[in-house]
Amino acid sequence: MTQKERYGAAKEMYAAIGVDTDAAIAALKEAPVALHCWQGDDVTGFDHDGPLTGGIQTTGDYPGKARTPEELMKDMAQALALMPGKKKLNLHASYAIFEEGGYVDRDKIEPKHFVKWVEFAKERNMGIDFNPTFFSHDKVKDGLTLSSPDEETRKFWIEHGKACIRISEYFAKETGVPCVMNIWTGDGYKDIPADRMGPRMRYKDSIEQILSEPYDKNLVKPCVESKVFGIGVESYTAGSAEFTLLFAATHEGCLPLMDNGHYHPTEVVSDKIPALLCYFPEIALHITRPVRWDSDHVVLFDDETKEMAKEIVRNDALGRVYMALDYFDASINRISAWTVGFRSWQKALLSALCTPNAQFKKLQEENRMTELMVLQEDIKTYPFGDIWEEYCRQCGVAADKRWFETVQRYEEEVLAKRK
Ligand code: RNT
Ligand code: ZN
Repeated sequence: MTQKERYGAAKEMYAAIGVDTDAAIAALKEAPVALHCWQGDDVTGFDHDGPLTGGIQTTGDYPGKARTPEELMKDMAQALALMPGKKKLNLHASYAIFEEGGYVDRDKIEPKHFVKWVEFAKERNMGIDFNPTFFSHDKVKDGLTLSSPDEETRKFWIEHGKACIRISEYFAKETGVPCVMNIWTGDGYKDIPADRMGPRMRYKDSIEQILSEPYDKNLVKPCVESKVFGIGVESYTAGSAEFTLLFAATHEGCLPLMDNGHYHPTEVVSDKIPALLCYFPEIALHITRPVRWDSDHVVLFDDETKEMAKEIVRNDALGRVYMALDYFDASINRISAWTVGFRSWQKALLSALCTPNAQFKKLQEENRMTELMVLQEDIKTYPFGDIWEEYCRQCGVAADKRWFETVQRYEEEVLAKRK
């Protein structure tokens, strides 16, 4: 059978259970997913020489890490060319690009330090998301930034946040796409604190001050990301789940951002998505793969990933959820890491779009749970691969592992030469 015939046959099978695969493919093409620049250089950035801090860590020393803006953009362009679907660029403030002698500290960064990134995004028709960088910097005092009791420290980081709001608005204006600006800090304590509320009150005040910077709410979408613990920050985080969720709930225009690596191991973000959607007009996600802890492994087409995609799709929320990838694996080829993760999330979304969601909901409402189980299991062996193949064909990328040959060639010709 040709690819066309295979797709035709699969399409018919899906149509028989009420799924329009052409419509599914068309819907996925319109749903932007943000690709994080930091997989390409192990979250190093360009504005400092120090180590990665903030309780996060990359492990591995696979050769070929990008060392300059040019290398990172080249690598990212290569990865983007292997992915189907609509993309957005996700940047951290630490990826500011300074001209010779033009370095400024993070409280003073400006749109001009991101002009090259804007060009990169515009050439590829991508919007840009942004993240202030509250880690890997000598002004992180005793592990604290926005919640620091040291007023000078706190002020510095508030100014950084405000500078990032201005840059976010610049991104939105330049690209014509709203910019999601995510606030995450690694603030916390290794051991049992004597005061859990004080740092949170300061954190709250700091975010309020950042958000007091004037900006267009249609262009900049600020959000707050929680975390349960970090390396060296095992006992307490200022930005806990309750803290950030309640902050977003009580501050008009601020979105909650859930990273599925940031919860206790038996908690699942797939179940949290529909809870949030009951209250927030819009929410944001960091999609990752935690292995035993917030390890940020490459996203795969696994059960929880599929479940998260299902919750977005079957609640008709593709237009309400800002989806971004967030992981960093330094132990494998980084172009491949980017590509596998992005493609996996695309598969999860497409698979959710090829599910007879309305019919399944009806079965649940009629309490026909036996039948629901049978049908939910049945669809698992439907010829989804043929739909994926058609989607990739329409997007002009390989549907199967052939994309990896390009990565291997790129590794030989480009990455291996970086010593
Ligand atoms: C850390 C958070 C945060 C970072 C990025 C680099 O645990 O997930 O989102 O991964 O900002
Ligand atoms: Zn995250």
